[in-house]
Amino acid sequence: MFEKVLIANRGEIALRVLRACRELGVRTAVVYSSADADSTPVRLADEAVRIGPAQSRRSYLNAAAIVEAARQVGAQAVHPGYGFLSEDADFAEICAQNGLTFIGPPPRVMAELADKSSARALMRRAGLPLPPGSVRPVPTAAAAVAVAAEIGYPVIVKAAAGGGGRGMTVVRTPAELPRAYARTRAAAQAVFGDDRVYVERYLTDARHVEVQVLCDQHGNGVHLGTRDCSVQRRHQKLVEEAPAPALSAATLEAIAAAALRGVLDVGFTGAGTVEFLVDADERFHFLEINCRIQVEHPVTEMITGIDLVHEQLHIAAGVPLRLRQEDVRPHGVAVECRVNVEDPDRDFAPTPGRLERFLPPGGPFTRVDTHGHPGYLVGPYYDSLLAKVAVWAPDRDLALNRLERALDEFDVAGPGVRTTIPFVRRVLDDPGFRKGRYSTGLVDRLLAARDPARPPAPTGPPAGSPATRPPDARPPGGPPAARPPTGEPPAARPAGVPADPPANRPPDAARPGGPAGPPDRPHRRTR
Ligand code: MV4
Repeated sequence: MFEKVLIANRGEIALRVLRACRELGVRTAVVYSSADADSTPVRLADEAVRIGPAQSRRSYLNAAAIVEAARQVGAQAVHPGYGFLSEDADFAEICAQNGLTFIGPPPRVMAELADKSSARALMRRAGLPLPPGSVRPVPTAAAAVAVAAEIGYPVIVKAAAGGGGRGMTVVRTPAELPRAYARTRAAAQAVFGDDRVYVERYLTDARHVEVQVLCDQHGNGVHLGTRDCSVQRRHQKLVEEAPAPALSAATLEAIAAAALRGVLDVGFTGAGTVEFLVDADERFHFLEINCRIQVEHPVTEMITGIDLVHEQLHIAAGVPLRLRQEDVRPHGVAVECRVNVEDPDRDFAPTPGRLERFLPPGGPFTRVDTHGHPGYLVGPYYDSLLAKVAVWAPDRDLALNRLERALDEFDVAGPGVRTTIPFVRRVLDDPGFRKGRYSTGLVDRLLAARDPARPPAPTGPPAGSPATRPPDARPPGGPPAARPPTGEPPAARPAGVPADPPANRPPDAARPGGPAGPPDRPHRRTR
């Protein structure tokens, strides 16, 4: 096992990785930006190295600064977490050139899977079913129209370099296609520096089901079952559960087996996720592969009892998997929701501010992954995940009751601060969701039912306006989920403080962070 690992991330995932390292006797160093100097991971790590200013391009995305930090502290390996550089094959290559183990798949495999068009071709070769469409990039608008005529509408034009929902356009009629094709290519060139696109049949109201896999460096692999991540808004997941509900055992097994076959076929190593869409007839279609630990990994940990970050560390250190497939026995149901510091009533705009109160839930089979604390300043620089609340129960109904109970306990409040808790409660209250019958259309349906014609968002109060207890921070046994009218004006985003540009926004990442917290004196442990 490694003696020392550098954690190249922030927020809750930095803390998650730090804890895994501690449990395995691995010393920890964490990098941080100026915005995170007083953060919990910095306080808890054995060592911490400041790598740049708040802006992620100059800190958490700065490969040279991270490699230099690893050299300074004498780390042997780098754990990238999720988002930021976690799926950057060039960064993995730079680590290797500097004698550092990148905790993830080989750079070549990352590059092949990061190209969605190449991933599609590889998975087809491995025998996985794909949505109908082109395997190679489509070179012209006329070729796109021809592909669409063959597979039927609606279609979706996807950037080969995209992923996680970035760089996609749905097209419902042939007349729209040439312009949508041109627009998607131009956007892909601007955002990814790669204008290749491909065309697929758009599967409406399908379920987003993903499979967790673990593969070692000796050709062994296991799958850890499925998760349903259909509850998404603009490709940001809000609720995730394991296993995927309302699918036959045969379908679940077939999807998991296909996923494992696919990753073993391409020489994948580490922890990965294979995404599928599952249609109403339980036919499944490969979408893409994620080469990182994912935000929603706790639900898989809760149903399998397997620590995925421990496994990542062992695999990267070259240790053969000790798990055989028959040792993976998923049990019960786990459901997670994300608590983002955003206002669901203002198009999920970030609501940075100081947390005057922060009291996360507890209780049986209830796990909270967070870097938050009372006094924590949620800054505007990173995306807005503050906490993940995950629960386990023997069956799905009890798990959902338990999650509602946990969310009722969660007390988060500060001037201008809102969270996604009220919206998640509406999801949990939805009759279709309760029955496990839901799809990728659920969130839009809930939002449309809420306000058929959304008025423009009003502007908020000046910074520092008095705090009132928001409706998403109820005491146990408080009022019901629906947001009561409070008369409280929504908060404004601080003027003149831009969020990171979209290109810097990690697909799956999160994390707020702020210039200052309470007077937490950073201290260094010696172990
Ligand atoms: C699709 C799709 C339907 N048809 N591809 C979104 C994330 C990325 N991994 C792939 N995604 C999708 N690809 C085809 N051919 C539906 C999604 C999708 C989705 C679409 C709209 C609203 C919510 C969604 C949630 C998950 C996946």
